[in-house]
Amino acid sequence: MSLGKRQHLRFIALHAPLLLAALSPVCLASQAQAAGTLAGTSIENTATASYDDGGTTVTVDSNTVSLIVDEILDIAVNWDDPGDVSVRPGELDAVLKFTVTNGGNGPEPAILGIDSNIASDAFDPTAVTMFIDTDDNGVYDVGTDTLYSPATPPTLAPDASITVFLLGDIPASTADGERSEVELTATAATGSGTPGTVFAGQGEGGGDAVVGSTGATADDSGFYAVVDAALDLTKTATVLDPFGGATQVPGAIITYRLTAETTGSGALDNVVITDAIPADTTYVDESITLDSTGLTDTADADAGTYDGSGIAVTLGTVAGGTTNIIEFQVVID
Ligand SMILES: [Ca+2]
Ligand SMILES: [Ca+2]
Ligand SMILES: [Ca+2]
Ligand SMILES: [Ca+2]
Repeated sequence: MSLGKRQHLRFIALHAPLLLAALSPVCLASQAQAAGTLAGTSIENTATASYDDGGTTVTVDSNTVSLIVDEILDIAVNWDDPGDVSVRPGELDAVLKFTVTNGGNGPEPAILGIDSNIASDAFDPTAVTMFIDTDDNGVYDVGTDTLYSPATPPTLAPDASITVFLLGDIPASTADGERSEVELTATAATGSGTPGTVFAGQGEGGGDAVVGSTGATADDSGFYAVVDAALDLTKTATVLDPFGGATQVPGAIITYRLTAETTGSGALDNVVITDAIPADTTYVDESITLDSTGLTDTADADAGTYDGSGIAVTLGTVAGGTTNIIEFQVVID
């Protein structure tokens, strides 16, 4: 049978044979796909009749029917991050990760689009761009992964998926807990619309392209969530005079209390609390405490130091929801 004689079923009148003895469907170059036989595959079929003519068996073949499998256009989009992507105010190129899948049975370019200005959320990222995961490692790599260009959309083989990264800048004005939705849309380049819509002759191998159940377009949303923290520092003083009272006379001991309250869902790094010893007072050696635990004046393993002019307590990384209380004492000269 000839593969060159490709015709469409609708142009062929199938002759009814005298006696249908055998049907032998042939699928050439077929391959199991989620969407079925590959578009452009030629399906050929010849029927045979046989009968007994005076003791001799005679067989008669029908003409061969050849038809090309049309191309289904289907596309899927999925946001792949396990949850909101944590970002900080002012962060640049915050990455959201999506998968775009060709659910059709032919190779198809995917036209990508972004909606980063959804109004139902707290903010919009700026300078949003799309990158294709060129090295297919699931991670955005600067300089390796390819900036998406509408002029050259990526072509996906049947059943194939690509990873698409959306990169957005987070406005500095955002606040802790604010979320932003960003939507990625992918559309079959050949066309989209109501399932069953036919684009005549535009399928792989010369058949038609037919819009599948997805409408040949799909979208999904990813989310940023701002994680930030802030520190509020308050200072109070209590006085104990030499007489057991609270008068602020020479010789009275002033106990300063610094309350560092860290708020927000994020954390602060490299937090250091410092306080200069005021004029007309003298620091009380080894009087620094952090959360009621004594610290040494020397620079050593603990968080406290006194350098002759002031105290410092190094808190390091402090998570939101933490309150640290530092106390130290001076004597009024
Ligand atoms: Ca195609
Ligand atoms: Ca928005
Ligand atoms: Ca990559
Ligand atoms: Ca120390």
